[in-house]
Amino acid sequence: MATQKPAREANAVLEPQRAKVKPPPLYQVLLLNDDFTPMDFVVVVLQQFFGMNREQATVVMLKVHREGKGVCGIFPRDVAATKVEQVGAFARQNQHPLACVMEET
Ligand code: TYC
Repeated sequence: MATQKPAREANAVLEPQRAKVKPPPLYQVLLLNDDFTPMDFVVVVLQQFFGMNREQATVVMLKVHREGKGVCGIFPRDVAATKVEQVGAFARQNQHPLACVMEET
């Protein structure tokens, strides 16, 4: 025979349930500097994959060039992983060693 839950007491006061869900972690997508990838190519990557205009893309590219790395955007895990894949594939298609990585924030 199926077991039954006890019925809730009539007029019972129900405490609000504590939210058990944490917001999903976010990831920074970063470009790393190298000595070979042309600056113009990095600017195109930032425009094409990260929705930047030419001026924003140039600022980020120069930061990476001078400081070694720079943030392109912050995304949920799947979106960040897709950006890393797409940028890597595009760089390789064009024979550039450009590295794109993700880091939990
Ligand atoms: N350092 C490269 C050069 O002088 C430019 C560059 C910038 C490369 C950013 C990669 O993520 C990068 N041509």
